[in-house]
Amino acid sequence: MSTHDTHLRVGMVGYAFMGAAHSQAWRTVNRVYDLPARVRMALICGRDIGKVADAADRLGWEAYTTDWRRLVESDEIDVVDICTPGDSHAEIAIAALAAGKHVLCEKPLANTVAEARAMTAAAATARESGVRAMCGFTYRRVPAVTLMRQLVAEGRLGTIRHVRAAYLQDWIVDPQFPLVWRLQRDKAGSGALGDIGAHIIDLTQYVTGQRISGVSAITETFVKERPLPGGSSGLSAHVDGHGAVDGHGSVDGHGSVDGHGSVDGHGSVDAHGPATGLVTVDDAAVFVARLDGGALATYEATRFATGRKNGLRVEINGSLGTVVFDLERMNELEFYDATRPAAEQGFTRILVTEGEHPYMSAWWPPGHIIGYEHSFTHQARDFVEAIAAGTDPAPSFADGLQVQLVLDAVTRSAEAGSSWTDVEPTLE
Ligand code: SOE
Repeated sequence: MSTHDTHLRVGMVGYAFMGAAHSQAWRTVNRVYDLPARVRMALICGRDIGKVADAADRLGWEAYTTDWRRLVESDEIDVVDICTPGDSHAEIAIAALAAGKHVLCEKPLANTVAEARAMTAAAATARESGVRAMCGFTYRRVPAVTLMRQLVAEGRLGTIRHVRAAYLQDWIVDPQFPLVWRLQRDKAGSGALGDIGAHIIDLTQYVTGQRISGVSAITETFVKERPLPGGSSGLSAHVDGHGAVDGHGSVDGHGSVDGHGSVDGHGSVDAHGPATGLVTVDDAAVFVARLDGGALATYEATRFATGRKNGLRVEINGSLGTVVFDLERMNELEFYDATRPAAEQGFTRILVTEGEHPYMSAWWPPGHIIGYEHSFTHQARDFVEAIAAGTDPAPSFADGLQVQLVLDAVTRSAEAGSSWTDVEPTLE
């Protein structure tokens, strides 16, 4: 494929937070990189015709539809980008792969291991025809994270002994925050665990080159019932006081107030306030793990870390050194090199903005920092390059399945209460 005389026509399903982030990447990638194929933002799809028309205009898409099957089956689409809640990933991805479309699917890959296995099998079949599939764990493409992996791979940390990972948010600490789709198991698969825990599982496996082989976990749902949403059903949703989202008494178009004073039989309609529904996912997950290379690991994913807005931090301790990545300082990497003379040892702060650093040469002169959205452009670049080169993009659907297997193990461990030993009460 020579540059610009070949196009990749993208069709994207979804237009909320991830749809906006992916749209920015598709808009930007042609301008920042000299790609083997020019990206065209051909078609965007969403359930609500008014909202998707607005999204097409606002985000820069040539056309819009409310029928994802039309998008997937169109001869004028080459790539399907899935930015929907997890309950639709498998159906859309499998249909797109069968139609010969390259697929980029947001994380986590699916809501269940069975779905993830089916998607991975479909990707393997499609690959025989040159079709490529990728799972959207974008934090791998933060330059400091890629540098972290390079340092580990070069042996600069020696033998990895500990992995310490936390992803902390606080957007649902208020019990009045409504019951959005991310808080409903049938739509999201799990709560903090699958949404943000998936990121630190993938990131630490990517950086260390080791896989999680076993876990012991606890999870908690602190607020078990919430008001039904009104208006936006995303992270900034609100309650309209009447328990209706679309003005027709139904919630997100999936549920309904059943007329007998309950919401789908799982909640209640309070005569003095908005209807409520039960939270069916974890608010927080904490687990210890062994990695197959021998490291011991601790993981924490929570939406109740008051004050932490999007705090992802990973520390890796090895026999020869330590690296620390903090998303709140995403252009930096802390590195402790234990091979330095004792008098010179200490945590150094690497500013990851040099041309030699991963991805950075495409942007600005040294010292000019980048942001959260740039990793999505890096992702788009790598996907287009892989499609053009006929190589397998990473993370693959098989990598996404591996994360799904860890999520499943954490859930099974927490539900089984396995290996949990109560501390004996002090003698009163
Ligand atoms: C919400 O927790 C969220 O939008 C995640 O779904 C994204 O994957 C993460 O990048 C930011 O926070």
